[in-house]
Amino acid sequence: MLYLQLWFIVFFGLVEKSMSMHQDQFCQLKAIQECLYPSLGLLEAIESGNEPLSMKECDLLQTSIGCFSVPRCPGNLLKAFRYLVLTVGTTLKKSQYACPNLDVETLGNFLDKGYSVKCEDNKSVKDICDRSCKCKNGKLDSCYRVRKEFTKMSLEERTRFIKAFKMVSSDPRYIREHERIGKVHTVIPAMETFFPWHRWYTLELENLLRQVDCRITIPYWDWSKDAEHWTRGSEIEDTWNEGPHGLGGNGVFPLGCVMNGPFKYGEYSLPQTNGDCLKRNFNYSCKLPNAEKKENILHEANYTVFRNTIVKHHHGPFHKCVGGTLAFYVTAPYSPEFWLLHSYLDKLWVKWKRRNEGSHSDLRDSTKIMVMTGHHPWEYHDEDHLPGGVKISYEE
Ligand SMILES: [Cu+2]
Repeated sequence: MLYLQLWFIVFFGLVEKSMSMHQDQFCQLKAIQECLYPSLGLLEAIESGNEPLSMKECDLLQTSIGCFSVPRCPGNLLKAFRYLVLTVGTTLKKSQYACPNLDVETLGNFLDKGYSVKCEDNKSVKDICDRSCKCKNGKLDSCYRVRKEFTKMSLEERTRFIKAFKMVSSDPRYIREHERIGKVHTVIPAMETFFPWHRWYTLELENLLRQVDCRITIPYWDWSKDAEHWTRGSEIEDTWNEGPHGLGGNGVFPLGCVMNGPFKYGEYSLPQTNGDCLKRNFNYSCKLPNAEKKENILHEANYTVFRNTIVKHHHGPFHKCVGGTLAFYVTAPYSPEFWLLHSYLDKLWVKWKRRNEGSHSDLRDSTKIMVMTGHHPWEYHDEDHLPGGVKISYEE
């Protein structure tokens, strides 16, 4: 018990200190709620006796491991928190009982490898989660999750993403969190928050996928370069290829179910339905904006015009031209292409901001909370300064 009390002192000392140091108090509160309280409760449960953990406690532990492998808690708090999970993990390892659904492998990885990767200063290094980091004073610093273009990724990386995507929608360890994420899209965010809202949203799924394998990021598909043949699936690198590394092709008459690839009827069904299949209904006469159109919109100096054009002439058409599950906002997030699309639009926003520095202050000043998120738009404005110390970058 003394041990627990000590933890409380250490933690809340840190929390208080970091509260006054950072402006991002929302994130910190979230970190405490999501990561700290469950873990402290767990530690108490483990210390109090040798009774097997209840399923609820197992769930809490799984969540904790998620917090732990996903760097969404900030600075000092995160460090202290990781230490706590290590302690919980060690205690668990020592005890004879275990949670049947617990992702022990992930826990084991962290217990064994830890975080202290040594490196040479000023060099770029990959951490164990494949983040791209700078080396400062012999330690990893400033680590970015790198999102890659789907058709340029290795087949292995593509398969890894697809497998995890399917897993979070069906595995009991992830299904509840996955359902929560899916339900978010039953409300359409305000037009002004289109970019930050969807950035928050892609991160929600990315965080979940990284609990399956922390090397995963949401790929983007720059379909502007494939605009002349966007429905093609015959080449191995094509997005709609039917191999284990592809999303499969168009839906098939009469129901429109996808009948090949990893998401085919019988192998993948939409959560929150009675086992509905993934549907597509390619409109072959659709013309998606090509590379030239993409370049043009990136040169638009006015943020509102840029945003409205992207939403109306790039985002909307893709949803409609692919059709099926993606065409209806309630089901859209259950199609993998939804995420490739929004990751792509997020990349365009990053590119646009670089070219038009200073002309997008409307989002920074907003005091409103974005619908369903609990966050302000400005919290998701800078891709290299996101809540929880998360940084994302896009590989060309
Ligand atoms: Cu969309």
